[in-house]
Amino acid sequence: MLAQSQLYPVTNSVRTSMLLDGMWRFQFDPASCGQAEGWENGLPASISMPVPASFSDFFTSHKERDYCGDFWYQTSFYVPADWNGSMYVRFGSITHRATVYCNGQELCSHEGGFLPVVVPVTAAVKKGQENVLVVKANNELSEKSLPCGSVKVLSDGRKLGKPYFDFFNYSGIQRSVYLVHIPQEAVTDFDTAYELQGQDALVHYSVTTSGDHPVSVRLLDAEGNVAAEGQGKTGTLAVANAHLWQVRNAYLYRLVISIHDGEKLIDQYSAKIGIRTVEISGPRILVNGKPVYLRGFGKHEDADIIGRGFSWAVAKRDFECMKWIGANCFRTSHYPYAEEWYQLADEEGFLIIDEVPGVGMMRSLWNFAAAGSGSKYTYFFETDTVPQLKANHILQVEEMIQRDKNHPSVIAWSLFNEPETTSTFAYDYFSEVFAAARALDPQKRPLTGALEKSSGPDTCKCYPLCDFICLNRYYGWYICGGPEIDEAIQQFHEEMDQWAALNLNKPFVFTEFGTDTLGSVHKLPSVMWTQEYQMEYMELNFQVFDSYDFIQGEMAWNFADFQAAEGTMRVDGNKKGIFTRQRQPKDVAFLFKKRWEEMKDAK
Ligand code: GCB
Repeated sequence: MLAQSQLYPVTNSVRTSMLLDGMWRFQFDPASCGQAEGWENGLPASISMPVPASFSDFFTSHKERDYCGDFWYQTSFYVPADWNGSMYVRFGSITHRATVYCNGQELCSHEGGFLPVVVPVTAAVKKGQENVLVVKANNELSEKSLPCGSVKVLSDGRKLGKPYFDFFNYSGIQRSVYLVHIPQEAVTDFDTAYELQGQDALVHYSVTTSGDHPVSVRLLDAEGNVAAEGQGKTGTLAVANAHLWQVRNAYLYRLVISIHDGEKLIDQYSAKIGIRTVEISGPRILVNGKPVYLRGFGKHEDADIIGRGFSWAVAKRDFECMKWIGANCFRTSHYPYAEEWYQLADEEGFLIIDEVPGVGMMRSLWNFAAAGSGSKYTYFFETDTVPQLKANHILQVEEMIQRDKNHPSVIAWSLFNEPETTSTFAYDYFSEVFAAARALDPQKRPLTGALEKSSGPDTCKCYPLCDFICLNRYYGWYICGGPEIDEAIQQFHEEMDQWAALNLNKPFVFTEFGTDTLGSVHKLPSVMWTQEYQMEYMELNFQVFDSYDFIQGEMAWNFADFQAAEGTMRVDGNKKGIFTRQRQPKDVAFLFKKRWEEMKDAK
C-alpha cells in the first residue's frame, strides 16, 4: 500500500484542486551545490521555465539541451486562510527523481520519472499567505534506475546521459501540478471489478478512507441518473441493463463515493468508470467476452518544443489521427503516460497496454539495433545493482497499477520492454516482478512484456510468465533490409513456425515492427528510408500476421517520428513514424487506414 493517495485531483463542494501550471523559475546545478547553498529557500540565479514541459528543447545551446545532473524548479502558491483540511501538492511526474521543499522544509523524495509525486504540505504551509515551493530534480541514468542507462563524465567535468534506450532523455516537470485541499477524513483510494450476467452487470467495489465514518456509493449513468447504490466500504452494485464500455464505443458511468457524519457530508470523490471485462481465452483477447484484434501503435509522449511535456492539444491531435486511421489501441511505450491520455482513451474507447519504464535492461547504447538483429550481449540481471533495480521495478509497477487500475481503457500491464530474457537470472528477476503485479490488480488484467529478437522461441526463458506474448520484430529492417527483404520474410515465417510448434495456446501481438522513413524521400524501385520501402515492408509484414491464427494484434512502431539520442543510426531522431513528428500522414498511413477499416473487430 502506497503511503499517499494516488487519486486524480477533483474539485467539488468539499475538495479543491488548484492547477499550479504556468511559468516557474528554473536553475541548473551542475556542481550539485544547491543544497549546501540553501537553494531550497529560493533559487539564487534562476531563469523562467514553463511547466509542464521538458526543459531541453527551449534552449539554443547543446550544453543546456543535453544537460545531465541536478536541476531545480521554484514557484509560489497562495493558501486560503479558511483551508482546515489536509493539503498536498501533486506532480503528475518529475523526471527522473526529486526532492520537494515547501517554505524551505524538506518534505519528500521520489524515485522514478513517470508517476505521480504526492507531497503532503499541511504542516509546512502558511495560511493566508504565499508559500514557496522548490523542487530539486535529477535526470541521471543508471543500472539501478528505470529506465536504465549510464552517465559519461566528459574531460571538462560535464555529465552526459547515456540511455540504454532509443528515446531522448527528456526531463523536467513534464506533467501538470495541482495544489489539493481535501477534508481531514477523506477517500484515499477505490477500485472496481466487473462481472457480466446476461444484460446485467455486477460492479464489485472497494473504498479506502482515512477514517471510520460510513461510506456510501452511487453509480450514475451518462445522463446523471442513479443506476445503482450501495453502502459500506466494500460491496457489489447490481446494474440492470448495463451499458457496456465497448472498444471504440465507450460508455462511462460516474462512481460517486461519499463519507457522511449523519446528515453532514464529510468527503466526496467521484470518477468515471466503464463496465467491461477483459480476459485471455486460448489464443484470443476478449473484451466483454468478444474477441478483439488489436490495431494500433507503440507511441511516445514526444512533440516539437515541449518534448515529453503533456499537452491537451497534442493529445487531441493524436487521438484524431488514431481514429482517422482506424486504430483501436496503443501501448504506452516505454513508460506510463500522463493520466490525461488515459482519460481521453476512456472517452474514446481506445484500449491501452500500460507499460512500466522497464526499458534498457541490456547493456548497450544501441540495444534497439542489437536487439533487432539478435546479437549477443552480457547478462544484465547478474550484477550487484540488481536488488535495487528490482525494488525500483516493483515499486513502479505498484505505483502504475495503483494510479491506472480504474481506467476501462487499460486492458493489460506490460512489465518490460526488450530486456535480456535468456538467462535463469532474468527468469528469477521477472518472476518476482510478475508475482507482485498479479497480486495488485483488482481486475486481474493480463500481464505481458515486449520481447526482442534474441528472446526467441528456443532461447527466451520469460515468455511463460506472460498471459499473451508481445513480440518486437524488425525483419526487413535490422534483419535483411532492402534487397534482402524476401529473405527477411522467409526468416520471419521460420520464427513464427517455431512459435506455432510450441502450441502455447496464447494470443501473440506484434508490439513493434517498422522502418525508418523520411517523410520527404521517394524512390522507385524503393530503397530503405523511402516511403515506398515503408509500404513494401508493411505489406510483407501484414502477410505474415495474416498467416497465423494466434496473431491477435499489430501495433506499428511508431505512431509518429520522435526524438532520440544523437548517433549515426538516427537522423534527427527515430523516423519510424506512420505520421511525422508534426502528426501528418506518411504514404503508409493510407495503407494502414485501408487495412484497418476493412477489418472487423476480430480477425
Ligand atoms: C526497439 C525498441 C524501441 C526502438 C525501436 C527502433 O526495439 O523497443 O524503443 O525505438 O526498436 O526503432 O529501433
